[in-house]
Amino acid sequence: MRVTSMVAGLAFVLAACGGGEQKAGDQQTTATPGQTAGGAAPAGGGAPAGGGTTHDVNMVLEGSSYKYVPEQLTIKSGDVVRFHNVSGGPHNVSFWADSIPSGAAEPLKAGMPDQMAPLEGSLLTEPNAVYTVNFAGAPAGEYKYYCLPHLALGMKAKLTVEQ
Ligand SMILES: [Cu+2]
Repeated sequence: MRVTSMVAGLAFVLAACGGGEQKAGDQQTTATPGQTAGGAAPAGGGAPAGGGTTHDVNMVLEGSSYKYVPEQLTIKSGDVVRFHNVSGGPHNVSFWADSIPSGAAEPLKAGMPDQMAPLEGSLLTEPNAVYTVNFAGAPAGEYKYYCLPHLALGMKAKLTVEQ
């Protein structure tokens, strides 16, 4: 994770100094590294007044590594997370049943469409496809998840749910 931040920071510095010859637009469409580098609250964090906030996580292939970006994200119970198939798919979202808080399985099963198995989201094969998980009723705690096709390659991440 630290390496990722440094790389993103470097890329930013290079882009800033680069005299504008690079195709900045190409980079921005892939991962929006600026939002994840600082770990600060993303822009436009509206107050979750009742409906909950929508968060975005990209599923990407960077070099030879498959990853969720951001790898760690803190949300509130009732929020929605959209997982985008950006590159390197097919990807999916699978929660380890023994890694989620007690009482989390039922609301998660209700919030995950098209499960291949309990807590195992459908495979996204189409470019730019989106898989949405609704955390309505999800208890606070850590939710570790992984990509079924790429688990052996280390594609996993963590959500922290707060009340
Ligand atoms: Cu994957």
